[in-house]
Amino acid sequence: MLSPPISNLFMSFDPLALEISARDARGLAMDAVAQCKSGHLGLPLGCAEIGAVLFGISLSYDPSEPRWLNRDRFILSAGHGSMFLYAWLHLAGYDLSLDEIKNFRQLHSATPGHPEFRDTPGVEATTGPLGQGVANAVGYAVSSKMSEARFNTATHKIFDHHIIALAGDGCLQEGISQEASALAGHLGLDNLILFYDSNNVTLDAMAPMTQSEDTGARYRAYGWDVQEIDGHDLQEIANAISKAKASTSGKPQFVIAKTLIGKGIPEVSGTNKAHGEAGVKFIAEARAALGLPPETFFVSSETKSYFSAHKQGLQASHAAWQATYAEWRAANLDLAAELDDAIAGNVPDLRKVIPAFDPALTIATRKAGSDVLQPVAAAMPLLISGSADLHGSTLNYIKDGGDFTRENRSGRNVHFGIREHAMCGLMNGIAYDGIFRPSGATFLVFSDYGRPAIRLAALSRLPVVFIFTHDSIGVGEDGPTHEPVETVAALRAIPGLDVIRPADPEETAGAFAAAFEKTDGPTMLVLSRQNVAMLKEISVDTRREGAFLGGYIAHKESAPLDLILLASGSEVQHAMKAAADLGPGTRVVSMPCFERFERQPAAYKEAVLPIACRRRVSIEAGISDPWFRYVGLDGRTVGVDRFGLSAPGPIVMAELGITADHLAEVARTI
Ligand SMILES: Cc1ncc(C[n+]2csc(CCOP(=O)(O)OP(=O)(O)O)c2C)c(N)n1
Repeated sequence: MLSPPISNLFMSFDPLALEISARDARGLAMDAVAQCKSGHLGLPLGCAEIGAVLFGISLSYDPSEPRWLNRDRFILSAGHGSMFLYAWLHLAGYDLSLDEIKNFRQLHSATPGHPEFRDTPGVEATTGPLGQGVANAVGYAVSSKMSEARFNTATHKIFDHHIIALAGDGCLQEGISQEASALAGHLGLDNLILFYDSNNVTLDAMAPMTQSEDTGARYRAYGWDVQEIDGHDLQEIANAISKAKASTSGKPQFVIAKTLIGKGIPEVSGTNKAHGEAGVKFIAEARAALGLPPETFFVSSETKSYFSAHKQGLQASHAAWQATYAEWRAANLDLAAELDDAIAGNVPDLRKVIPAFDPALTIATRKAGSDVLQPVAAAMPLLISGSADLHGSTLNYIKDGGDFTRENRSGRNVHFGIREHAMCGLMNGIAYDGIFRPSGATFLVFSDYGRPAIRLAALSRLPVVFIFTHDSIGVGEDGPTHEPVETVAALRAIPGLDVIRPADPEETAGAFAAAFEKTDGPTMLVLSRQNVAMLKEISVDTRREGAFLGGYIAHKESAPLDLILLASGSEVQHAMKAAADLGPGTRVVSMPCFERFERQPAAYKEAVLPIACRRRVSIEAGISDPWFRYVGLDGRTVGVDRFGLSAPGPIVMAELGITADHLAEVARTI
């Protein structure tokens, strides 16, 4: 009879129970992959002992409250090994039934092919695109440091957890992990432990086919502490985690765990054949050799009793924390309310806190954004704003927010360095944590450097706000390398991402309010480098509300409607001007956000864009493609269907036909 640990929770060590649970986890992975005839066996088999130590001893969590505020966050960056995570979540007692394990990769199961945030209790991040999870973990570590600084008090420590991630060769080869790891070292994120499943195997081949670097030396050079262990030795794994958790070096912790991929299926283990599902044909013998009975999806009574006792211990530890938390709440009513609001996603009515602009102003929407951000940040104390070394141009610096550094964990401005991909991945990590509201900035054209993470923000419905500036050929002198043309269209193609390209300062105010009030998905704010006209002829409320609606009538015809001009951003001013030349039957529709407009009721859309009016012309300083949806077969577009030019912005605009005169000329042809 095993005597599972209850007290002294993170010190107890029961190798026999852990070995049996590792065996059972291997069995679940084999059976699930065999049943659905797809998936990856290599990591769940190769990392079974790591899983046993993490979930059986070292991680602090409560399976019955997966979002417990002070849990350790575990991120499986190598998301292809999803059965590792599902098996351990099941064994640990999360609300993930054996039936869900049997439904691995099936329609609407809680066990999708790769881990998806929101689908499965205990899954902290959507992973699978390799490397992303490492950046997410660094984001979580930033969020935790900020939480400690903002919420812990001298008498009550409510945040002191760790972030533990598991990554393989693939994750560590990807650029995003290198950006994120360098930043983690620079920032001294000593609450972060990254396990490297070092098995010498990738997908196509043995790892030496594509890598020969000394990864440990690389991490040391980033400013991490590095340990190397046998990833199958339970004691070594447990010691490495204890040492990493107890470290006082001020550095993030890298644990190289040497493992045998596919351990348990001798025919494939240690080779790249173990990576996917090729080992399935050998599992009958493998299961028997491991001591598993013929019954599939078997969980031994030893494992059940170990984890049920362990769960009690974990819950006792959670309850002890809860007592401190209750005291903290009673002693810090304002902080508690702030934290509650953050977790509930409560956001004040931001339009009310943003003062109206001086109508005489002529400024760029990036500058307007800077002015808007200040009162928004004051109203949302947990809003943070970062930039990829471009705060001076993107202008999204929170003026009295301080900088987030090693020394100042309360700083609200994060300096990501020239690491756009990591910036986006880190923001996702911060958003997964759900306490702070991350926003970050760079030039719009470099959104391509962060696109895989932007896509995941949308897929995971994370409330991240991207404040991307220098939005068109209006950039001018820097030339075509810095002038987005296809970029806005490409971003509009991402489902669930609101792309808002405001026309003037008041639309910008509405756009920021809409972005930060949205809690179920990301928003891309697309702002101009160059000045734009203040659209004084439209009321402040209409422009602000227009950004929320996504599209609205900016100028109403004064005779029967016979032409609609559609525009976004800096081109709305041209549409307004052209309308004055094109006669009283001309309407101008400002379309700052297609996605928001599409979410409006059909009657509203019909009122703005009556189907009967088929004479329509769009203007936007970018490729025409997205506008065909609105101009239809009878309409025309004015766009930039080529790369830009290097010259002063107004000259480039004129040369490429983005003018009121050209718009009017095109309108007259239909
Ligand atoms: C960005 C990205 N590129 C490619 C893939 C496809 N892929 C999945 S796993 C894998 C190999 C990963 O090797 P490693 O991390 O060593 O995992 P192991 O073979 O040890 O399971 C590849 C190329 C992916 N999921 N994400």
